[in-house]
This record gives sequence, structure tokens and C-alpha cells, in this order.
Amino acid sequence: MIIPEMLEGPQKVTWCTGCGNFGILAALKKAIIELDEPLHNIVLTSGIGCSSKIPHYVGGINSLHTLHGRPIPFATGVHLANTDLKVIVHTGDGDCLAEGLGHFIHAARRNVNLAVLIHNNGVNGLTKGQYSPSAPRGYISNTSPPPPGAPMDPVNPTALAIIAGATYVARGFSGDQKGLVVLMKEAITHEGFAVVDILQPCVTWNRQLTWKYYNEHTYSLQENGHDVTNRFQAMEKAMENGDRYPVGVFYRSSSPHLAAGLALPEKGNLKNHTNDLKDVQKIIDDLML
Ligand SMILES: Cc1ncc(C[n+]2csc(CCOP(=O)(O)OP(=O)(O)O)c2C)c(N)n1
Ligand code: SF4
Ligand SMILES: [Mg+2]
Repeated sequence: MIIPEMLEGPQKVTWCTGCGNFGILAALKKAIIELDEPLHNIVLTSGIGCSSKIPHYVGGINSLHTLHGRPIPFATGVHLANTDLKVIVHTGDGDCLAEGLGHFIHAARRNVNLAVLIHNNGVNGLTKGQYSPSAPRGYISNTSPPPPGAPMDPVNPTALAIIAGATYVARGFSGDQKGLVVLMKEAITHEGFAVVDILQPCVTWNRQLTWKYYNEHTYSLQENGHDVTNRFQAMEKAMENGDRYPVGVFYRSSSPHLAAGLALPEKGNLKNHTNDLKDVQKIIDDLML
């Protein structure tokens, strides 16, 4: 049994008071406790950003705080080395939808068995509030002053994930703890590429997409008779824009994930291979020639 003390992080949390990341951290810990998976089987990767500091705040599991835009390739490597692991990616909207966008699309297309949790706050929080690829058209920030504010439509991570081939696509809200825990558990246990776009207020830089705004503009997909197996209906809901944000599961399907279709080594998972240092020495010697 996992108890909260086992997940105490090694470092003091440095997020601003009131930041939506607190809700995501609390939901993640609750999801891990409820899943009751041995902690050594859980690996968390993150990029760079306020959101990507999360590995420092969760203890007991294995974590990799990687490079900006790159948590998905690191996670893919971890997964292919040991397909028994549950690999979770924490990434910001800047991290995932700007520098990391190519990785996101191709990992979805490959249906890599990962749970990608996007802390979506519409800004590059860590670097002082520049508008991110998910900021709405017209959004005003220090890098998108009026007029016209952000001069283009945002990247839509849920619609993009569905069209690129992700097999579990959902949206959560960091203010809806109960709903978020359910989505995280489903994403982590899903066999294939799972995405949860998490609406996360940044109280310091984003004065438009606030707690109040999301409380008033989100509604439940599942309470409104949505069919998660219908890809076209899922796209329609994911593309719903304006002032209403559907929250819940958009799409779920089952198809072979990347590791199932790859020519993996005969001995199976890399973790099963013995380290023969003689082989390593031979490679070094060859390179030194
Ligand atoms: C390769 C590289 N490019 C750019 C940066 C600068 N940088 C650091 S964090 C960041 C954006 C963070 O935004 P987001 O991913 O949305 O995270 P948030 O802080 O909002 O949680 C950028 C551009 C960097 N550190 N490394
Ligand atoms: S800058 Fe924004 S995203 Fe970063 S910790 Fe502060 S409130 Fe959270
Ligand atoms: Mg951000």
C-alpha cells in the first residue's frame, strides 16, 4: 500500500501561491496512490518550465527532468528499454506545443505507450509570461501587445492528438481534483499514447484564463452523452471553441502501440540484457583506433 508520506518530494515547492500546478501535483499523487502500482515501476519525465519542475516534488518514483521540448523522446527511450514501466510525461504548453510539437505528433502517430499530461496555462510561465502556442487569438501579453494581441489561432492539443493517432485523449481542469484523478489513472493505465490536456491557471501572468473563468466556462462531456468511441464526434468536441471548454474523455480506442510493432531485440526488454563490459571495451577500443 502506498501512503502519502512515500511520495513526499525531495525539494521545497517554489510555484507561486495559487498556481494551478498545485492541483495537478495533488491529483498526480492521489492517482499514484489509488493505482497502487509498485513505485519503482513508475517513471516520470518532464521538460523545462514551471510545470516541468514537478519531478522534484514527487518522491519514491524514478524521474528525469530533461530538456525543453524533449520529455517525450526521453520517455519513449525509457519505455522501449523496459516496456513493463508506466511512463508519465509532464510538459507545459510551451514545452509540448512549441519546441516539442514534432515529438508530440510523431509519438501520437506511433501510439507510444505513454501518458502525456500537458499543464496548459496559455503562457511560458517560467520565462515571464510570453504568449504560448495555446494562447487564444487576441490574448494580450508582454510579447503580444494590443492591438491585436496574439495574432493567430492557438494550437489545439486535443484535436491535434486525435488527428495524429493518439488512442486516449482527454481534457481536465486543475480545479476539478476528482475528475482529474480519474483521467490521470485512465491515461496511465491506457495501452498506447494517452494525452490529458489540463487547464491550469497561471495566476502570475495570465489574467484571462483564470480560476473563475474556467469554473464558469467548463462543462462535462460525460454528463452530456458524448460517445468516446466516435472519432468524428470527438474531433467536433475537441474543436469546440469560443467560450466553452468541454472537460472529460474525448476519444478512446485500442490499437497496437509502438513497442508491439517494433523489431525489439530477441532477448526482449533491454533491462533483461546483461552488461558485458568486454563488449563495451571492444567498442571503445575500436573507436580509439
Ligand atoms: C532548448 C531551450 N529553449 C528554450 C528555453 C527557454 N525556456 C525555458 S522554459 C520555456 C517555456 C516554458 O513554458 P511552458 O512549457 O508552457 O511551461 P510553464 O513555465 O508555463 O509551466 C522556455 C522557452 C530553454 N530553457 N531551452
Ligand atoms: S509563473 Fe505561473 S505557472 Fe509559474 S509557478 Fe507562477 S503561477 Fe504557476
Ligand atoms: Mg505554459
